[in-house]
Amino acid sequence: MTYEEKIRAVADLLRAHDRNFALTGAGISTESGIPDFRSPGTGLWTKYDPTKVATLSALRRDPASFYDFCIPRWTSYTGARPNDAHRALARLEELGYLVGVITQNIDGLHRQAGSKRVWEIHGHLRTCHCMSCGETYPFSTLVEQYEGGQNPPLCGRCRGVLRPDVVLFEDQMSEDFFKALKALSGCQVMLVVGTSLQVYPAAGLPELARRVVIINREPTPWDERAEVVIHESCGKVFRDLMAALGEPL
Ligand code: CNA
Repeated sequence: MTYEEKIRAVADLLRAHDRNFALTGAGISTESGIPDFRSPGTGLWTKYDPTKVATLSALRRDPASFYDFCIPRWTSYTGARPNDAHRALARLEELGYLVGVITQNIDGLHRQAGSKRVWEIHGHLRTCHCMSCGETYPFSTLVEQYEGGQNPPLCGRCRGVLRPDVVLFEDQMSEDFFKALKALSGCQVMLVVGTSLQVYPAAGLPELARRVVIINREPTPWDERAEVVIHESCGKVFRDLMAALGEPL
């Protein structure tokens, strides 16, 4: 199939089915200026191994170093803006082509773009909580303490260490993950966008869809089994897809 034929095939799949979802990963946000993990040359893995530094045991062992590594990354996410791929997914939901978006991202860009049904299976950067007493605070509390020289940031009530409401390597999965599993019942088409499908259990979610479409710059372990595979930047793919549906962005 040519690129144009693939775009038409995805548009036809979305028109023909009404229980369609998107599963997104860090690749959907690279065009908003947020580096992903595994892109060759620019991904964070070229500098660090996130499975060693962004882990629950690293946070427990040496919270100050954990925050020195994580805070600059996370605060750079908070200034990022949604791109055409985020906007297209929000519009597809509004038009009834998608039920919603399951995302591995913690950057909040799907909600910012206007998506209403979003399952943030690896958490988000809106809140944090105390690891000792469980008290919840806005994420900005953690950042303000860090930037004011308090590292690690501490609970105002019991002086326990604060942690963000994101799922770290070694953490249990979030409530949203289990809600997404339920929501995916009867999923007909899954658009898998900007994810290397290396991180489990998220990488197993395409199993729950009858038809899978891969939109990713690099090959993924699902390419052999997917109905349509498009190796292109997702901003371009979604602009072309919306045009094919007669709904330009
Ligand atoms: P990953 O393993 O870094 O894979 C990203 C994939 O996207 C790669 O295969 C790239 O080829 C592809 N890609 C990059 N840019 C584009 C683009 N513009 N268009 C199409 N494809 C592109 O990331 P995964 O999401 O698969 O890994 C899961 C981790 C990454 C999750 O735990 C996330 O929380 C974590 N993460 C999230 C963010 C974020 O919130 N934006 C940033 C970095 C890492």
